[in-house]
Amino acid sequence: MNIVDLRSDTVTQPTPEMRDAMAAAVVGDDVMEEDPTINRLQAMAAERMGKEAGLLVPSGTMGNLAAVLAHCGRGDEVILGNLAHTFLFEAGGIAALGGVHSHTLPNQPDGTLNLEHIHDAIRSEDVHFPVTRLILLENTHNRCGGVVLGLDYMARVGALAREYGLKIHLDGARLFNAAAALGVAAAELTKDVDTVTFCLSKGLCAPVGSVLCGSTEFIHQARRVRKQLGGGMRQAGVVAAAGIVALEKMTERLVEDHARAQKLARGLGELAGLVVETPVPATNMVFARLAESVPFGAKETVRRLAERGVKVGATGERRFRMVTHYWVDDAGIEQAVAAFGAVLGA
Ligand code: TLP
Repeated sequence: MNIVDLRSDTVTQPTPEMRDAMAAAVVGDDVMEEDPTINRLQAMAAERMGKEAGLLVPSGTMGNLAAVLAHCGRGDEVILGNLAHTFLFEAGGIAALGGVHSHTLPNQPDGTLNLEHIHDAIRSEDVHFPVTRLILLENTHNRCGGVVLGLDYMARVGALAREYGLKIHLDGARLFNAAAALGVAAAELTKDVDTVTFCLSKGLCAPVGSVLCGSTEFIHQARRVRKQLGGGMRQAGVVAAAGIVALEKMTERLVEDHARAQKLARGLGELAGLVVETPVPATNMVFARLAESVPFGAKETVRRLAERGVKVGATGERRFRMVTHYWVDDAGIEQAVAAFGAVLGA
């Protein structure tokens, strides 16, 4: 049976070209900054992000953590969304390891933080208050439906941050999806932020790795934090080699994943048992929930879909997330819609 894995784009396997590049990679000791393949990847990443320097980290989680720890000291405050991945799904690392205080604001349905809310959250000088240091944004925004924060919004937050002397870190795990959806270069979306993490290992299909980018001075500091976190790697050029293929070959094609997400949403939208929350997905994510008429929940639906070779993530008692990626083709989308139809009897 053909397996269609829509649980996440993190499940993507490296392409044959990546495996060849990994086998052939010239490597060195990266803690000594002597791995030529990593150095090349970091330079390419920095260029694509419009920043001075890049730092390969094992995961998006470590990229965001290293960034927050490099920007903030203990007791400093970061303003971020209540649905931000860093707030919800990074094991509270910024508090546990950095003593950084989260000031959460409600994410709007379009993934943004309201500018007035940000403005009001910025602390004045007072010995009672933590010091506001950082604003953290996410683009595309995962829990808000894979939505894209636009250029205009980024510019407005940038202006506000500059006015108050704050830094901005962007969790751009899927920044290339955002850029593809808008038809702009990724650097357009990062020009108003100080630092950005993007992932090689999601839609771009590399097996491991994210790159944190920023100024040379910032990356120097982040390199020390990465070491503290145990993320200083040695001959990791074998993974960087796949990352180079990811940057060279995989960013342009993300529009195909977006088109398939739309096809999936359309197909599921025709089934009586489902309410599609993202009828026209902005990027590669489709969120849907069970109609009230369905007598069983998301867990049971997931189990029954799996019997038909379709893997879907449950994100609530009656809610699902499906993420399209390189390894899901048109036939896979059709298989997924048919499986939902069979399971829901519609
Ligand atoms: N997200 C994963 C899960 O952790 C939920 C997924 O399947 O979507 N930022 C964003 C916006 C993310 O979606 C993720 C991963 C990360 C950071 C963390 O990346 P990794 O998994 O490399 O630590």
